[in-house]
Amino acid sequence: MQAFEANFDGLVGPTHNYAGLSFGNVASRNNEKSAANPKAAAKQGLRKMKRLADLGFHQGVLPPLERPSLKLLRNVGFTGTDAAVIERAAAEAPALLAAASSASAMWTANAATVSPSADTSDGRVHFTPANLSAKLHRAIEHEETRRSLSAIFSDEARFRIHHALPGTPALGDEGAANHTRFCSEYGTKGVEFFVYGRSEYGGHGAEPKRFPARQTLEASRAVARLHGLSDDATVFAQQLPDVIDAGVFHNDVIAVGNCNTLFCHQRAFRDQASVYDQLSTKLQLLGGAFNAIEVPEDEVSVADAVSSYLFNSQLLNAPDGRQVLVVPQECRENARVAKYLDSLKDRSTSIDEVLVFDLRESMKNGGGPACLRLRVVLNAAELAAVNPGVWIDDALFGKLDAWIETHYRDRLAPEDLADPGLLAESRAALDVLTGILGLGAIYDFQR
Ligand code: SUG
Repeated sequence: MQAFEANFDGLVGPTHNYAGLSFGNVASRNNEKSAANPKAAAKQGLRKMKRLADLGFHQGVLPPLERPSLKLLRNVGFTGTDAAVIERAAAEAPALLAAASSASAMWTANAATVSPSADTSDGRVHFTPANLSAKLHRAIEHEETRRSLSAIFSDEARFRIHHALPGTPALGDEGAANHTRFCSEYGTKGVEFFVYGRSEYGGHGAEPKRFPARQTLEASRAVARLHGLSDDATVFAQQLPDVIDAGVFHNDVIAVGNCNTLFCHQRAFRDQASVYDQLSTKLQLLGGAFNAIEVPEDEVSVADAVSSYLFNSQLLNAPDGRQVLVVPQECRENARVAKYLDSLKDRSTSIDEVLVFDLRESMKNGGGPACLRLRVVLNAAELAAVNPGVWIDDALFGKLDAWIETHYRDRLAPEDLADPGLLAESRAALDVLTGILGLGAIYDFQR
């Protein structure tokens, strides 16, 4: 059956800021406590969506979550009116207020792991929201994310939205950022590739030493089981521990896949040759030919990959059949990475074109083009069952652009999180947004 890959980008929320919350994510730490521009951030993300929609890609949008999260602040003991809760948190526990205020749900590659219906035992598209248990500001996302996904993919005959795995170190799950699917065509059964950083019960000491590994093998296997994937069509691979220590906190910082192609760094996985063999053998059983485009360390180092986000790119099949690589501006600013990209036209790879985007506001928190999108492969009937209000077209772009212009600040510094007015502004904005997207009452304050 014919199917398409749709990309659902996270709309950057009104509280976008730099709080240095993600130890192990180099950009987040480097920009800690600098002032952010939420309006520019949201517009940069929206412009990416619009340009890809204009090029003929199926492009949807996922709404931001309500931030600051009063639920978190009340759960950790702050009481009184909403304004009093924020003022007390700002005075007594600014780090908790920062966690409650993060707009981190914009990185929808971490929203969930998604398996297309061609791969699952019950023939439905399966979603498992990621528990993101490694970081407090992210661990509070999954219930609200599930609510948004359920409002968008509401047809239970076609879509199965699981609950997140229990949020505990043994089952740390970061969603699609550590998951890729290989296939010959989107609509036929594919090989699902799960990448983890450590194993809770069978790791035998192979773990990073400096930075945390956020995803466990146990979580990856649990998601594959929940989705009803078959053993002959799944591959599990471990990241090299020392690249996590170099800042590769998710696999999508060092590898990206599309159809039969894996574009990755030479130092992405343990036993990389055996990983390629497994992918190749399993894809061949399904009639596909695996193709790895590996970038050697002596052309682009792991440090170059981390600072430029070369592999946090989107590899997309354009409607005319060409394969397009969507990279952030920072790739042009790193001489070695720019040279590699320029050389692509002279190499016989399957990448036909490179598109460059300014996503600087998101990049300063460690979120490139691939972080900002959740891929969902859908056949025609599934595509028709998606809540139609989330597809980006000229009309929705215009409405969202005007909405951002009206409701977003152009400067948000760490001290501004103490302002209870930000909550009121954010709620007013999200209330209008639910009307624009037609999703019903998805936020707690609307209930
Ligand atoms: O989880 N940054 C996010 C970036 C997520 C990128 N996603 C993918 N690679 N798919 C994270 O580390 C920083 C927030 C702050 O410091 O204010 C943050 O959460």
